[in-house]
Amino acid sequence: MTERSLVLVKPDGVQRLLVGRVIARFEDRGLRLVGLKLVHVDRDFAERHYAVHREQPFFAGLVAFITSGPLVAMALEGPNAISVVRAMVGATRPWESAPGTIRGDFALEVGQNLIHASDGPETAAAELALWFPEGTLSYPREIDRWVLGPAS
Ligand code: D4T
Repeated sequence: MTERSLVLVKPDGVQRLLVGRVIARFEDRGLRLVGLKLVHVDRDFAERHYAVHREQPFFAGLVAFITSGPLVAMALEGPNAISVVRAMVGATRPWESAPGTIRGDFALEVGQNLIHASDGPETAAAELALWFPEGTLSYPREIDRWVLGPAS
């Protein structure tokens, strides 16, 4: 099933000059970029994004971190995009992230874990509406018949 996922390259990824390499991984996999922007979000916006974590002890630090500098927000589309992207991102705690995943290759600390990705269809819909209220794009790619098959 074709899905869309919201992915953030968090402020640590921007500061560490990893934006291009992270996007390249998703492009290499065949996922389609349907939204992309560099944004510096404020506290109110960050609290809405992380609302489910409001009661967690790490919430204040999480909001401070995500508002500490610009980040890159993107929308990615493809077959089973939500679980495909989560698998590529790796476990939340980087010491549990497998090598070959983005966190497993680039991160060491849970507080600086480089990337966010939607964890389910409802979350993805809510996050895409929050980060891309203007909507995302639809467009064909010449390579789609090779990546997605002849019926694409
Ligand atoms: P995000 O939401 O950033 O994609 O991360 P995950 O989906 O992989 O993990 P999560 O929702 O459980 O955690 C959200 C965010 O909080 C930070 N965090 C998490 C933290 O600083 N300390 C912690 O103990 C945990 C569990 C990291 C990611």
